[in-house]
Parts: sequence; structure tokens; C-alpha cells
Amino acid sequence: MSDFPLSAGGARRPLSGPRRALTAGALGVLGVVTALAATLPANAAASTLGAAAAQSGRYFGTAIAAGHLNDSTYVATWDREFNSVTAENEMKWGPIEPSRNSFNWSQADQIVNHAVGQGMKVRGHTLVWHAQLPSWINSGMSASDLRSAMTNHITQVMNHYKGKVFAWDVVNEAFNDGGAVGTLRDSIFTQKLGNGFIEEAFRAARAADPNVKLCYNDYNIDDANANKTRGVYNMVKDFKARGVPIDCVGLQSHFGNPPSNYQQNIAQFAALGVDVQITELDVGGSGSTQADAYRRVTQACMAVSRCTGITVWGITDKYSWRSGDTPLLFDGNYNKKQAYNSVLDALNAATPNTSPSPSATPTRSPSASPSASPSASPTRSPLPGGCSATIKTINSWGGGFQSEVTVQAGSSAVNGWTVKWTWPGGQSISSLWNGRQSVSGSSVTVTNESYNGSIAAGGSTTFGFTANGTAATPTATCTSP
Ligand code: G2I
Repeated sequence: MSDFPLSAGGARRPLSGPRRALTAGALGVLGVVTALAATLPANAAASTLGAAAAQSGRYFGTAIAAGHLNDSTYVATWDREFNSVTAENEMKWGPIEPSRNSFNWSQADQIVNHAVGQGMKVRGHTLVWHAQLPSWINSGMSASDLRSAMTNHITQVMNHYKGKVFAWDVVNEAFNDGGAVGTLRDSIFTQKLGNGFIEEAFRAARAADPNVKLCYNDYNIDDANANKTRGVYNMVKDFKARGVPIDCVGLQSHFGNPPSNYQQNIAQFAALGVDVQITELDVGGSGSTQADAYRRVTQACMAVSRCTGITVWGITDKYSWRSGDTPLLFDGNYNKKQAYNSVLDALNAATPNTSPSPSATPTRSPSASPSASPSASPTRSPLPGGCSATIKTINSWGGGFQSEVTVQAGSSAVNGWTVKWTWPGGQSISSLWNGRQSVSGSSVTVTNESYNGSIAAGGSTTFGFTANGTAATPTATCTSP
């Protein structure tokens, strides 16, 4: 299957415009800038995209690829123009967890650390997606194994970026392009976990971090009336009605022209009580046609208070995933295109009454409030040659909690471990990862998986679970054969 979803977006994918049209457009830029400058409000003279967006409380971001960070003009343009970033590929499941429960943070960290150093926001992209999966996720897995892998992935990645990422694309591109309203794309997730995998992923994400915005992100959901849009709309409405945590919808917006009802579409999602973010904007074309499309997209977002920010899918046409369409705001030589000026102008023209307001902060479902103070069971010193286990509460909410258990080897390496504890008050595990559980009444026994049984002398590994009931940290014992 192609990784590139615009085979579907192809219906609206336009305009592999000839380069000479772009050049003509670029030559016209000076005149346009002069004409527009005269119409700018006196108080709105920001000269970069990020600063202009910030005037109405919004962000303007770009996708960044770690592989281009050695291009100094790329980095300089990023720093100058943008106040938010999305890693183009580096946080996807395959790149970041290439082997099970072993994470390669380095490339994503490079992007995040640079952004944080510059005071930028960071969007997390993406936790659960059918594409760019690691090869160890495969059809040989059982449903419970895939569920454990998914929960662990969500938990570990969100924990790593806690406090740095403000919004996560929890699930990406789960809906079908054709067919009846509400049909999901066939994937390993639907095959093993059924349609409920989306809800499971959002619940696991909220348990991992109650303070980050959780988004559903997709392409071709820009037209207010399209079947695909209706499917996502119905899902968000249902999630809101049932208290499934969701805070935002991402409209990727890879297109040639925004649909005429694009603003209405943003407004209809916002009316469900979620933020809307334009997450991967790129508009094929050139010159004034492209500039006009970009202007209409920006104006549509500025017109809806819950449209909180825009991210373009790259800085320069030369590195775009669809570079033949010249879809970005800077040409291959980092010159500002006509589209750049139309976006800057539309950002500067945003009126304060459309600013995202505090009342737009999503309300959390009651089940999502974090515990005031995480607690841990007493640490026991490992016996020489043996192991010890400590249970720590990571999160708790009305009726449930999430824990992490650290298994530590003593002065000798451990090859296989078993952790046991007894629940004090009727708690029960709903999902456990990185271990195999067996339960007998209130007694729980967890043994290692094949991939995490060996612990070096003095080293440790962790497993985790979510459970029903009041958070508890019983004393656990650990034995190794
Ligand atoms: O396809 C456009 C976007 C649609 N929405 C989700 C986004 O995550 C997606 O981004 C694109 C990246 O822009 C591409 O850069 O996702 C593609 C993969 O589905 C990315 O392409 C991959 C290539 O397929 C790999 O061969 C390559 O190793 O980029 C990788 C890194 O350059």
C-alpha cells in the first residue's frame, strides 16, 4: 500500500503548475506587498508568520525534518518565521520505536530541543497510524499483544515528551476515503482490535498525560459535507457525548483549493466543543491562484475562535513531499512567495474577537482528572542475585488509575522474573503491557515477556498497567529463577 494518502486527495490535487508561472508570480510579489501594506491595520504590522499569528493568540508552525537541520538557511527560516513545529517523520511509530519497547529518541529530540530552546510550541505527530509502522507490529500478533504494544507506545512516547508537546495526533488517518459515512480504513488496528481501537488509543493517551490536547487528524475532511468528514464529525460528537477524551480535530489540508465551505467545516467541528487545528497545510499551484487559496484558508481559521493555529507541511518547496506541486510558502531558494504575503496579511488582519479564548480550553471528562500526588510502594533493596519491584502510580482518575512497575536486578544479572502483589481494595487490571499477567482473586502475578526478561546486574526494566478502582501501591515481591 502506498504511504502517500494523496492518492485519495488526488481528486482535488491540482496544478502541477509550470515553474515559469511561479516565476511570474514571484515577480509580481513586490507590487502586491506594496498594495497590501497600505491596507494593513495600524496595530498589525508583524513581519513574520509566527509573530502575526501570535497577535490573535494563535501559532503558525511548520513541519521540520531532522535530515535538513544541517541546512543553515532552513534553520534560520524556521527560527525567524515560525513559532510551532511538527516533526515530519521522526515521532512516527516506526522511526521512534524501531524494536519493541526500545526507543530511538535522538532525531525527534533534536527537533524538540531546538524548538523548546526557541520558545516554540511542539505538535506531536503521530501515535497510532497505519503507515510507517515498525516491522515488529505485524499480523502474527494477537489482539491483546497489539493492545499492549499500542498502550505502551502511547504511554512511553507521551511520557518522554511530557511538558514539551502541547497537542498530540493520537490517531491519524483512520477513516476510509470512499464508502458509507463512518467506515474505517482496513488496518492491523481494525483487524485485531476492531473499530474501538480509536477510543482505546484516546483513553490510553489521556491516562498518560492529562494536560496535553488530544487530536484526531486526517486528510480529506476539509469539505463540510463529504462522507469522510461526516464520519469524523459523528465520531467526535459521540466521544464528547460519552466522555471519551478528545480535545481537537486536525484538518491536514493537503489540497489545491480549500472547499467553499471550509470555514463552515471548521465551525461545525468547533461547535462540538473541540479545538480545530490546520495541521499539514500545503496548497499546490503558484502565483496569485495559490496565494488566494492560502489566503482563504488562513481567513477561515482566523474567523473561528476555536481554530487555534496553522501548520504548513514544510518550509521550502525543495524539500516538500510533493515538491512537484510547489505547495509551500518559500520557493526552493527560500524566497518568500506570493502565498507567503497573502498568509501574513490574513494573519495580521485577524481581529481580536476571533482570538482563541480561555473559554475555548477543552473541558476534561471527569474520568480524566489527574491525581494530586503520585505515590510509590516502598522500594525494597534487591537481594544479591535476585530482583526487586516497585509499583508507582502515574495517574489516577475517578474509578481508575495507571501504574508503572520497575523491576530491578540485584548484584547479578537476572534471566526471567516474576512479580507478585495483592490488591488491598478490589482493584482490577484492565490493560497491562510489557508483561504477562495471571490473576487469582486479589493476587496478581506478572512474568516477563520474551523481550524483557534479561536484566543486567544493577539494571532495571519496567512494565505498566491501567486498572479499575482506587489507586493503590501495594508492596510487590520479585523472584527470578
Ligand atoms: O503523506 C503526507 C502526509 C500525510 N499525513 C500524514 C503525514 O505524516 C504525511 O507526511 C509524509 C511525510 O511528509 C513524508 O516525508 O509521510 C510520508 C510517509 O507516509 C513521508 O515519506 C517518507 C518516505 O515514504 C520514506 O521513504 C522516507 O524514508 O519519508 C521518509 C523520510 O524522508
